Amino acid sequence: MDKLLKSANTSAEQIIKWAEEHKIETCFDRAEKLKPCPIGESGACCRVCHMGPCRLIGKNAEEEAMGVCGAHLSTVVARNLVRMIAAGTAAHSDHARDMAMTLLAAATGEAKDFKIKDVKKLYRVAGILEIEFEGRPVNDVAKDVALKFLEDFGRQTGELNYVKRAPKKTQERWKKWGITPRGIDREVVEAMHRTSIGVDHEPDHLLTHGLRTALADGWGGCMVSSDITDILFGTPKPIKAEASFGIFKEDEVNLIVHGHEPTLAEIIVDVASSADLIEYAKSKGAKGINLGGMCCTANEVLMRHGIPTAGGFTNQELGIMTGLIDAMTVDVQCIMPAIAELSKKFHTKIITTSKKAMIQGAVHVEYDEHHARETAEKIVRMAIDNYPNRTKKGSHITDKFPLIAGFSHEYIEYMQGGRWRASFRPLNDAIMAGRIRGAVGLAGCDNPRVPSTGLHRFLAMELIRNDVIVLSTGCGSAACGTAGYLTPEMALENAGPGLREVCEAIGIPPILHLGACVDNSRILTIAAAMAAEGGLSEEIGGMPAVGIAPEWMSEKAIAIGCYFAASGFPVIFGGESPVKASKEVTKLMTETWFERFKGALHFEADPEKILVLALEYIDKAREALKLRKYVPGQFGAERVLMDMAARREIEKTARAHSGVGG
Ligand code: XCC
Ligand code: SF4
Repeated sequence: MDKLLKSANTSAEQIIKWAEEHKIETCFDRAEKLKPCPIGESGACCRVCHMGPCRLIGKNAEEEAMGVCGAHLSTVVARNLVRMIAAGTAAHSDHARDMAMTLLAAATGEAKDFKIKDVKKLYRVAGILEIEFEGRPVNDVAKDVALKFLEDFGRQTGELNYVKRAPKKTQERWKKWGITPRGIDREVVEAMHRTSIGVDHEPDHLLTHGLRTALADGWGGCMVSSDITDILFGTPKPIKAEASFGIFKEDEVNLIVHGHEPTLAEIIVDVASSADLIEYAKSKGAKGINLGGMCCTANEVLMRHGIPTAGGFTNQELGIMTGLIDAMTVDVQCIMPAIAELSKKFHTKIITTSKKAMIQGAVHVEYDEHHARETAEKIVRMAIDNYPNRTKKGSHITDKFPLIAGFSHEYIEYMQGGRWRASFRPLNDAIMAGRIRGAVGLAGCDNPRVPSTGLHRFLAMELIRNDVIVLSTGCGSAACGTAGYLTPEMALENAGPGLREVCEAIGIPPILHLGACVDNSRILTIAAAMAAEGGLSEEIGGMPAVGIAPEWMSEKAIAIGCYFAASGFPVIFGGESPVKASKEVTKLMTETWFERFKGALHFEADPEKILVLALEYIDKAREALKLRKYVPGQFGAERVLMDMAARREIEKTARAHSGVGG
C-alpha cells in the first residue's frame, strides 16, 4: 500500500488531484491540517463537567493523574468509550425506531405508500416473536410485530425480544456477567447517566454496562432495523450492480441518495422510474434519470434493487466534484456537513430530508412517511430541474466495477441446499475440514487519515488468499465494490484453493456483501445458525471468526465492535486506540473480555499486524475446537462439494422457485 496516496481508489485519487489543482479543499486536506489532539485521541481528556476539561497526562498518569473531582485515568478512559458506545447505539437504534414506526403506519394503512413486501419474512419474524400469524390478515400480523418491536425501546425490565436468537451458551454468559440488555433506550440512558460527573467510577463496571448497551444495539437496534427493512422492502438475494464514480451519467439526471435510512430512498427508486418523470427529464434535455447511492442508503437500495453505488464515506465530496450530481439527498449519519458548502462551487443541490438533521446551506425537503411519494416526486423533480444548470466544471471520471451484492442470512442458508434443506451444513463442513480456514466480518468506515479504502482492500485480498471467507458490510463493502472485489470471478483469481473450491461449488463470491452497517446483525444471526448447526462451537464465542474494522471513524463502529465482542467475536479495529491512555482499560477490553465472552476489542494501526492477529485468532479457535489443522494449499484438486451444487440444480429444475423472500 502506498502511504503517500490519499486514497487507494485510483479514480478517487484522480479527483483529489483535480481538487488540489483547483484549490478546493476536501476531508483529505483537512485531515492533514488538523492533527488529532493526542490527549483526546487516547481517551485521556475528560469533559463531562465544567470543573474540567481535565487532561490526565504525564509520565505516571495511569497511577497518579487525577481530574479535579479525583477521577483516575482508567475511569476517564472507560467513560469516554462507554459514551461512544451509547452514541453509536442511539444512532442505529433511533433509525430502527423509525423503521418500526413505518412498519406500524404501513400496517394500519396510515402510510399508504408502504406495503408489506416480504410476507414470508414477516411470518418468520412473527414466529420468532411468538406472534400468531397463521390465518390472520397480513397487516394485523405486521401491526403486532411493529408493536412488539417498539416495546424493545421502552422496556424497563426483562430482556430484549431478540436475546433469545443468540445461542443458549452465549445467553448464559450474558446472564452470568449481567449484560443481557433490557430496553434499548434504557441502556443508552443509563450509559449516559453512569458516565456523568460523580456516578460510576470503576472501569470494569463501566465497561460492563458499555457491553450491555452495545448488545442492545446489535440484538436490538441493528437486528430490528434489518428485519423490518426486509419485511417492508424484501429480503435481499443476489443482485448485480456497479460501483465507483463511473456510475454517474453524462447525459442523464444524476440523483444520489446518501445517508442511512432506506424508506424515502425506496420510494425514490420507484418514482424515478415512472414514465411521467422520465418524460419530464427528457423535456429538460436529459436522456433519463440515473439513480445512485452513497454510504449505507446506497447499500440498502443496492441490496434490493441493484442501484449502483458511488462508494463510501470518503467519496461524498469527491462525487460532487465530478460535477455530475444534479441532486443529492441526505438523511442521517455520516453526512459531512462540508458537502453543503462544496456543492455551491458546482451546480449540485444538497437536500436534507430528515426531521432530525439539517445542514446550513442545504435545501430542506422534509420527509414524513405519510407523504412519502409526494416528497420523493418533489425531490426527483428538483434534480431534473437542476440538470440544465450543469456546467462543464468537474473532474469527470468514467471507471466503474461490476459487483454482486444481496447476501442475506436467508439467502446464504438457501444457497447451501435449496428451499427444502436450507442449512449451514456445507459451510460448517468446509470450515471443519479446513477448506475454509475461518470467517471475517470486514466492516466499518473508510477514513481519510489512511490511504482511504486501502486497508479494506489489503485485508480483503489477503484474507481470501488465506482461505478466509469475508462477510462485508457498510463502507467496507463499498471499499471492496469500488475495487472490483465483489464478483465471483474474484474467487477464481485470488482466493486460496480451498475457499475457491467451496465458492465454486456453492456458487458464491469469496467476499459476500451483506448490506448496510445495521446489517452487521446478519453476521450475528449467521453465527448463531452456524453454532446451532453443530460441529463448530456451540456458542458464537470460540468460532474461527473475527471482526475487523480497519478504517473505522464513527461512534457507531465502536458500538458494533463492542456488540461483536460481547457476542463472542475477537474484534480488531485499525487506527490509534481511543483507550490507549489506560493499560487497565486496554487489558479489560482484550484479556478480561476474552475470558468472559471469548470476544475482545483490539486496536491496531498496522494492517499487516491486523492480518496476523486475525489469522492467529482463527487458528487458535480451530485448535481449541479440535478441527482439522488448516494447511495452505491442501485443497483445490478435489471436487467433493460439487454434489451440493448438483443437488441444488436438480431441485431447481424440480421445482421452479421464486427465490428467497418472495
Ligand atoms: Fe458511516 Fe454506514 Fe462508517 Fe460508512 S461504515 S462511514 S458508519 S456509512 Ni457503517
Ligand atoms: Fe475533570 Fe472530574 Fe469533571 Fe471529568 S468529571 S471534567 S475529571 S472534574
